[in-house]
Amino acid sequence: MKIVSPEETLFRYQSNCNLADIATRIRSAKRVLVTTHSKPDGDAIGSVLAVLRMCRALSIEAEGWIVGPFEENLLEVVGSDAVVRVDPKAPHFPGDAFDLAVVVDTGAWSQIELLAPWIRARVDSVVNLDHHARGDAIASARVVDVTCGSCTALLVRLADELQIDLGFGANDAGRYSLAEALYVGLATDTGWFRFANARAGEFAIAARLLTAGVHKDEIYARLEQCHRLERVLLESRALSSLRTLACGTVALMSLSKEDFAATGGLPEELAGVVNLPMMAASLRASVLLVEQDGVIKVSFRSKPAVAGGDFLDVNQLAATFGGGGHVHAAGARIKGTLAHAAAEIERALAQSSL
Ligand SMILES: [Mn+2]
Repeated sequence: MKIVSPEETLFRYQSNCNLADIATRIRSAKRVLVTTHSKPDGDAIGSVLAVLRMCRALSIEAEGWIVGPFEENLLEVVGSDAVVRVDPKAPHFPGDAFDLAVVVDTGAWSQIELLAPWIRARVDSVVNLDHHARGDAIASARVVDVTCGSCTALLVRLADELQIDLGFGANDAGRYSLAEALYVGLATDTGWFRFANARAGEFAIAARLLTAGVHKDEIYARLEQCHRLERVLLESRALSSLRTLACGTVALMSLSKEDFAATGGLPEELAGVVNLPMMAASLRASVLLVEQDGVIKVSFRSKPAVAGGDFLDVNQLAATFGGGGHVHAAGARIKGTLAHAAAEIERALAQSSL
């Protein structure tokens, strides 16, 4: 018989304290480690940089630990910040010099992979700030707000709590401010304010960040219009692979190892590719399968419901494969070949409401 502790049975991934408590923990720290999910996206990097810049504003020593590959364009937003990049193939670990760890934009053991043992050994000195619906007890103190369009939208409230000016840290050209880091997370997680999670609150935050000096056009150009041609070629491969499922309402695309070899494109250059088919009116959702060593990485996106119509809850769909995310954007991993993963997706869709 497996003995389950009361804590395990009752665990709900929700806030167990408020931002004032988190602010107190940060203020009383001497050396802070900030980390996020591996293969970080714009919100993950923006969130790490935002916490680093808040620490700097408070004269607290802090280091950001980033694991795995990410879009090189995102380096554009790293200024003089102390960021340690960890290569999962030759990992190194943080050591004992930190008295607080802040985990942002995830709360799932499976997403912090490499640093999980280090975090697990000091859960009492870990705080977690997230906007995802699913996660684990990786921290003693946790604020989870799924109504935030990005993790940085939550961090704006932390900056307010800490009474830090959003324009803090800007250089002479107005770059690398706290506001810029917060904006990068907000803009990328909302698809540059096009997705359903860009609501009045997100626009209100954006207005504050622009007022604090964010150069939005420059940020957009640096993040979205500085890609390598190889990425565009990879996109064309993904689109050529497109077929539809669920009576023509769901796009399924796949990229094999050969596609990467032939184009020179990289897995970390795939941000946004899953959204490309959404321009077709007949499609309600899109799925991208990417072949990586022995495992298929699956990205799910869905359009919000129009005029009382139906929509596909991809968070639920991803959960059937042990993954998760948000209602309209989620991810999972399926073991085996691309063909096997495609068949599994087809089977799961047949059982869903769409
Ligand atoms: Mn996020």
